[in-house]
Amino acid sequence: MFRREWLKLYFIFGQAYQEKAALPIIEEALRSGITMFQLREKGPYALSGSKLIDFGKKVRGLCAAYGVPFVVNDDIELAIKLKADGVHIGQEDMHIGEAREILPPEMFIGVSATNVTEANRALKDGADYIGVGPIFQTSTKEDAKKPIGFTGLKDIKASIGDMPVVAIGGLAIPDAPILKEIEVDGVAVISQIGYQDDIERAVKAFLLA
Ligand code: 3NM
Repeated sequence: MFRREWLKLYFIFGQAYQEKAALPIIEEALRSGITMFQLREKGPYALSGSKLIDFGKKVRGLCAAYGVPFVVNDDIELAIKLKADGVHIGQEDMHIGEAREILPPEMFIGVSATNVTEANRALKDGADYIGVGPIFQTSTKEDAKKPIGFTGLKDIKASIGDMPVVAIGGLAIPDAPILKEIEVDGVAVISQIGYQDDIERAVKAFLLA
């Protein structure tokens, strides 16, 4: 069963983003206290085929060892193969209804939304949480949409009642107090954890902000 507390500090990463080995970065983030992890293998160094499966198994194992829920981005088959706790699907990916038919009942589903219409559709279709963004400009997602700012986030929050929400896109530690005020459940980041020299410090700062 999905728990909204898992959204508090949602780290998204993969080997795709950089040449340097990603596994030690992911382990350090897990050790430091991230509350959920998403494997998103999209970027210049993206793995595929058996290399992706091997890497995914290692990440899955690490998440299990640290007791942190493990989510796979987009790839339903990979999510099933890796016995993920959940999947995250974008607006351009598979429809929630189709995903539900294929996925084991215990696997939760998160959906991206960038406006009120998409957010309400996700709510109606039975998503367990929505990832709302991009809040600000991000250089980590190539096809990111136009930033919606805190105003866009507030509008979406106001239209979806108590649905669990995580904010994403260009977010950093100083944004945390405002996000709390808007009453989102958490923040999802790539660069502000994955690209930091001191990962433990970044994770702890987010958790305490
Ligand atoms: N999804 P960073 S923005 C993976 O708007 C992702 O749905 C987004 O990376 C969305 O924290 C984004 O480095 C990239 O900005 C987040």
